[in-house]
Amino acid sequence: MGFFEKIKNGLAKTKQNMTISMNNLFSSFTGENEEFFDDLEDTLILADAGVETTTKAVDRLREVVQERGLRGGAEVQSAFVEIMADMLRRGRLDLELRSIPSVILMVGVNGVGKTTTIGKLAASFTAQGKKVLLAAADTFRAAAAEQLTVWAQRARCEIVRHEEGSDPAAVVFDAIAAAMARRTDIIIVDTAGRLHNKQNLMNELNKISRVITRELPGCNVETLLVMDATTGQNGLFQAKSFKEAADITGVVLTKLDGTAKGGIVFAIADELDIPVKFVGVGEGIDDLMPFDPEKFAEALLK
Ligand SMILES: Nc1nc2c(ncn2[C@@H]2O[C@H](COP(=O)(O)OP(=O)(O)OP(=O)(O)O)[C@@H](O)[C@H]2O)c(=O)[nH]1
Ligand SMILES: [Mg+2]
Repeated sequence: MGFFEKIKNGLAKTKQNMTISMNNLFSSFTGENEEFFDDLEDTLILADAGVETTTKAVDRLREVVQERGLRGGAEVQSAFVEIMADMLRRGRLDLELRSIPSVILMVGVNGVGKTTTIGKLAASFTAQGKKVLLAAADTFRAAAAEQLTVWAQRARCEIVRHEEGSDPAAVVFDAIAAAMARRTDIIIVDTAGRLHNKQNLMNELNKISRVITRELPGCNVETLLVMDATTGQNGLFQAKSFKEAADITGVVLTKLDGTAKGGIVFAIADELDIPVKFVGVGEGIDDLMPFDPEKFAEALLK
């Protein structure tokens, strides 16, 4: 299955929840009906695109309709796909992993899907012939390292782990040493999810970052914030606090398949100003897709 089909399936619940189908909505466009714009706004807000983001997008559509003198529903629909796709284009969508090794730091509150996403990412890198090493820096629970070990086996990559309760930064230190000795391409770091308080979180992430910059000066680091799409606007609130604690380079939005709130993608890109780089559409090893703004907007709006 390609991106479009997987995303379409992933968005099934979101689309079911829309009271009116997008095609019907756009065919109701007759040029000057305010009701059309109101319905469009309501539908997007219902899909959790957020009031602010929705208002901005629909206002822009009004302008474009005027500027280009659009009359037909299909033209208006295409114009809106373009507007929404533009909102999703925030900086670099791919991962910048040129240095050997490069590092991916996975952060986010508990249960959002960090460990699962690491497994999926690792599998896709090893399939591309890259050498991957996982660092089990979630030392809060022994089960966390166990779970990551299972994923390392599935993805056929190596793992560095310590005892439960040990220092996460020490795990990262050892992982870097192992990666340099073995000429590993990519180190992926799992971190603990509990957001005890913002100060602790900041300290822990800073300590890990300091080890990385000291041991691998100038290396590429991607810090990916994992967000659970089912939490909708609530997740957005948590994300803002992570953005203050770490230099987030991208978002991975998981569980798109289990939510009626797929519109949250637009609010993330617009309100956080961070690119969504991947979406999770299931629990399987192949259920992670690199994000494509154009196709995503089309899958939701057509
Ligand atoms: N349906 C669906 N389930 C997912 C997806 N990603 C993760 N999950 C499930 O979400 C649950 C939590 O995933 P984990 O990877 O353990 O989450 P975590 O962020 O590592 O959690 P902590 O280590 O407790 O902080 C698991 O049951 C996963 O199978 C997804 O894209 N779709
Ligand atoms: Mg985990």
